[in-house]
Amino acid sequence: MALSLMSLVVGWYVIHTAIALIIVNKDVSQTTRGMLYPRESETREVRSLDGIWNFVRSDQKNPTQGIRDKWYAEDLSKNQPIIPMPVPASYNDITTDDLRDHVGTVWYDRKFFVPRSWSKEQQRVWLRFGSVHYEAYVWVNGQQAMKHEMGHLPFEAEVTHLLKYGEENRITVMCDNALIQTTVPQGKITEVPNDDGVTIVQSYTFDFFNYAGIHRSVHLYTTPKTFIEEVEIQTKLNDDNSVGYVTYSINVNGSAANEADNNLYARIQLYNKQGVMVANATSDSQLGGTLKVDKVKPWWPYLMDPEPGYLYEMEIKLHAANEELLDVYRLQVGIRQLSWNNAKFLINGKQVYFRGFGRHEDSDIRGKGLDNALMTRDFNLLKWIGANAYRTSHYPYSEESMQFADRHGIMIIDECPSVDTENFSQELLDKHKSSLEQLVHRDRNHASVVMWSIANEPRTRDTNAGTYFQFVANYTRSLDKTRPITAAIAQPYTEDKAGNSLDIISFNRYNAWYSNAGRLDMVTQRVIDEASGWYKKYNKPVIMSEYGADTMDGLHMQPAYVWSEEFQSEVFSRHFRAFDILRRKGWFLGEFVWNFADFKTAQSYTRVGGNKKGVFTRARQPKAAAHLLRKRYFALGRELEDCSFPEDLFTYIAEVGDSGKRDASDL
Ligand code: GCB
Repeated sequence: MALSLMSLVVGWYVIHTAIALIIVNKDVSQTTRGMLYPRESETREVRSLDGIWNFVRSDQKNPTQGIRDKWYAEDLSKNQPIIPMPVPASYNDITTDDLRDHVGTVWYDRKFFVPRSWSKEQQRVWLRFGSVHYEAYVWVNGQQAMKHEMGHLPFEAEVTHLLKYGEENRITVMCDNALIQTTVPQGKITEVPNDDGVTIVQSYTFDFFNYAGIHRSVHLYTTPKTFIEEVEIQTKLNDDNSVGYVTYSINVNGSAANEADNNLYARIQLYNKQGVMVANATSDSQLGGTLKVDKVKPWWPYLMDPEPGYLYEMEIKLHAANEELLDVYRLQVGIRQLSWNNAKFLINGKQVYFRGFGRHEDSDIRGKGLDNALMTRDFNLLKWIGANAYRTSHYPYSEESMQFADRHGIMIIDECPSVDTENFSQELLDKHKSSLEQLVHRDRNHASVVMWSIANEPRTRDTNAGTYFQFVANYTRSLDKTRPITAAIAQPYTEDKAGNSLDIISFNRYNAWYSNAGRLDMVTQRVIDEASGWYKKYNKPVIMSEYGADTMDGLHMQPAYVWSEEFQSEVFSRHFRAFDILRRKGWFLGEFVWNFADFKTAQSYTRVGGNKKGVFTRARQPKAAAHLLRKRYFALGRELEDCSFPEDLFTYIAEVGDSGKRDASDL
């Protein structure tokens, strides 16, 4: 009995093993609309639905029971024992039982009031999720409101007609964490015998825990009937960076927009940090135009300017032909210009050298749930260590963190959720493209986003990889031509088939760890050779997007031995030598340590409580190598960007000769 039920379950998560021999470049079936970050204004109200929700997990052997039995039709507590569950958070590490490893569907619900005042005729109400991993079905008062597949990306729907005004309402969410060969990222569901007969097992090749749940904030917000649905901006600077241009285009949704005689227009005003208006314009009839900003303050990365991350506030007022104010939305805008060629990457005409990290959204207890305290601490650490960039390995990070990156001048290589991409099928290609469409749509206005990463460690030597990545890269380019495209590749450059489609080559390699473990004498030359090999093959700029070594904080061994703090510092130092030689070649763009902090993974005998390649512990305290990296990142900042050293970069050791002088040679 158990066995046949199990087969049904595995059937539900159809295992796609067939690899299509021919893949074609189809249009993405559903493209994103709207989804501006919810902000209050004269015409909009925002309410958070974060807090403690009710939670039920489905029987793993019967994941569709809740749908069949219509659990959404009434309070979950009516039919099931419920437990409290925080939102936002991953559900996995909240309880003390085996919920951590649950595979399949779970249910959430909560009640909330909608004010009577929201029922005004001239208003619409929207329900928006920052992210639910992996697939979400949402009901409001028992009626289906929306469905969304793909973690780490927002989705929303209008719920005006589903709400009861001046009354209590219920929202129900079913979330499914199952990953199969045609999800992004991919996984496998199999049935495996266990002590009770048989169980279903979720496996995946990627190296981070498949945390699930309502990961980011849930908002209800109002807009006027006719409202600003989309804003897209692009910025550039004149040759001496004294004049900035902000080109904008606005999309409107609503009945007023469709009335032939109603020529809507927008008034745009740009304010500097002091609140002084520095530019303004009235849009053309297509709701587009360009603002000219004299004496502009460009957006610069951290340490490239004394005032990095400069943001203007763009105020958009939508008017009807009769001058009536319809809607107001405000956006933070950094004005900068990117350019690149086969050797360099420039921001505002100045060459950039990236020094940063691969990271994860991961922490104790809340898993991948948005946590403002953690996010703020992480940015403080990034600045403390002198980093100017990170890659959102291996999925889109929260919108709140993208806003932080804008404000702090941290450059982002923005990665879609495709990891270890393989078995290149038509269905996978369509979803992969959709993930990039959703990502570019969400993040295109962020000054901090300087590059798109279309995959991490895809199997680029496999059959079909060349065509597949050509389609993915060209599609991404069609969505945004202002940023270069990369992918972090770990296949040998001699066999790779994707590099042709990229603008910048990123490679991941673990010398002295996965290859030649412990051999510190086998790092420097290998890094130089591999980077040079990539450059020679493709004649494109090269980044080392991952290197590092697992390190148990507190484990000390001299001479350096794998897993010790000494070893991590030595591995870094051997890479630094290679990077300095590569920098002089002119086409090497930057170095990204793996990883910013320790993080949780699936259980395996190679992981002690998770991946320990962090420079910081999971509790965000520095390991010894953090102090070394800090000295390097600031030394690079001083050499390349003339930044000053923080007071505490050096520890006083002894008064020897003229050691009172502190310059880069002291390092
Ligand atoms: C990689 C992956 C990353 C892993 C890392 C490791 O190449 O891109 O996701 O965590 O190696 O530590 O094995």
